[in-house]
Amino acid sequence: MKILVLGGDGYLGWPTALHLSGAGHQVAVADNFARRSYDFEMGVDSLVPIESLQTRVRVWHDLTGQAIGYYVGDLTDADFTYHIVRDFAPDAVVHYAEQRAAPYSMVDRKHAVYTQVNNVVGNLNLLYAIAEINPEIHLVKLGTMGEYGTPNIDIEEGWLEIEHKGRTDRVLYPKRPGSFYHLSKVHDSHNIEFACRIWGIRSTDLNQGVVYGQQTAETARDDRLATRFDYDAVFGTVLNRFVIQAVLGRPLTVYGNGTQTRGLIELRDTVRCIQLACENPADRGEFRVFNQITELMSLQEMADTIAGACPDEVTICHVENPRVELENHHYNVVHSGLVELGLEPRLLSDTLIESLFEITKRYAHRARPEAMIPTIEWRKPSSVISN
Ligand code: NAD
Ligand code: USQ
Repeated sequence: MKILVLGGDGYLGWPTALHLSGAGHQVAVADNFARRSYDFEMGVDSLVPIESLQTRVRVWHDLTGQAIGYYVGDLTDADFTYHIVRDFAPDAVVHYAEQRAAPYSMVDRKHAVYTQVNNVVGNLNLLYAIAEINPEIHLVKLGTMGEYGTPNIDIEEGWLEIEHKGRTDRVLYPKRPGSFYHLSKVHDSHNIEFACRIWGIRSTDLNQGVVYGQQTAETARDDRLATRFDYDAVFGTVLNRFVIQAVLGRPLTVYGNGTQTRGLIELRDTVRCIQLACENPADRGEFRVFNQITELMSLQEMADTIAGACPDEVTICHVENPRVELENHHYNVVHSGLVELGLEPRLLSDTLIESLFEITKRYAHRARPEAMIPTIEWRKPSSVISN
C-alpha cells in the first residue's frame, strides 16, 4: 500500500514510518518540524539524541534499500495539504501531525488557541483534500483516550447505544475531556464523523492511551534511527517520566493521590496497531473507532511498578495536582477492536521496563532535572506567557 504518515518526524510518526516501510509498504512522511521548535521555545530537548529527518531517511535507505519520501510543510496550509495528497496519491493517510501535549495547550490563551487552530484546521484541510481528490483514501487518525474523560459508566469504542424514553439510538460516545488539547481531538472526531456521513469517506479514529517506550525493531537497527524521548513536565508522558526520574534518583512525581487510572500502550504496539488499521481499512462512509490501549493502570500502580523494577532505592512523592482531574473514579474501557484485527498486546513487564532503563541510563547525563518540575496550572487562566 502507499501510506502517507503526517507528523512523520515525531515520537510516534517516525517509528511508524519505519515499521510500515519495513513491512513492505511504500511510505512518505510530512512534517513542519513544529515539535522541534517547541523544544527551542521551552528550552528542552529529547533525552535521546535524534537526527534530522533527512539523515534518518538516508540512513534507512542505506540500511534497507527502502526509500521513504518526505514533504516539509504545514497542514494548516491547505495548498500544502492538497499538494501532498495529490502528489503521493496514498491509499491510506496516517494523521499524527498535531500539537499533542495537554500542558502545552494550558500554558496560556495563546497556546490554547494555537493548539486548537493547528489541530482542527490541519485536520479539516485534510478531510477536504481527501474528499475532493480521492474519497477512497482511508484516513487513520490519532485521537486520544482523554477525549472520553472519566465517565461513571463503561467506555465503549466511540459509539454508545442508548435508550431514552422508550426509543433507542446509536450516538457518538459523550465526551468530557480534560484540556484544550484533548478538546481539539474531540472537535476533530466530530468533524471526521461528519465528513464520513456527508462525503462517504472512510476513517478510523484511534483513541490511543498514554504511550511509553522508546525503541522498535526498526529504530533499534541504528542509533541514527532513534525516535525522540521526552521527559520534561510539558511533553514527557507519565511512564517515561517515572523511568528517567527513577534512573536519576529523583522522586517519582505522582500528581494528586494517584488513584487516577489511565490506558497505556507500548510504542511497538502503537506501530503495530497502525499497520493493522491501514491493512484492514474502514468501509466507505464508516467512522470506525478503536480504543488503542493494551492495559489500564492507576498512576500509583505505574509508580510502584517502576520503583519495583529499579535496582536502586526509589521514592514516590505525591505532588499537588496542577491539573483538574477526578480521583477515585470508575474506569472500565472496551478495547477489543484492534485485538480482533490481530493485535497481541504487550503488557508492562520487567523486560519492557529493563529496556527503558537501559536507554534512559545511557542518556541520563543529557537530562535537565529542573525541566521535570510541573509549572503549568490548569486552574489559572492566563494571557501572559508563564514559562
Ligand atoms: P509529536 O509531537 O512527537 O509528533 C507530532 C508531529 O507532528 C511533530 O513532528 C510535529 O512537528 C508535527 N506537526 C504538528 N503540527 C503539524 C502541522 N500543522 N503540520 C505538519 N506537521 C505538524 O507527538 P507524538 O507523541 O508522536 O503523537 C503523535 C500523535 O499521536 C498526536 O496526534 C497525539 O495527539 C497522538 N497521541 C500521542 C500519544 C502519546 O502518548 N505520545 C498518546 C495518544 C495519542
Ligand atoms: N501525571 C503524573 N505525574 C507526572 C506526569 C503526569 O501523575 O509526572 C499524570 C497526569 O496528571 C495524568 C496522567 O499522569 O493523570 C497522564 O499524563 P500524561 O502527561 O502522561 O498524559 P496526557 O497529558 O494525558 O497526554 C498524553 C500525550 C497525549 C495523549 C494522551 C493519551 O501527551 O498526546 O493524547 O497521553 S490519554 O491520556 O489517554 O488521553
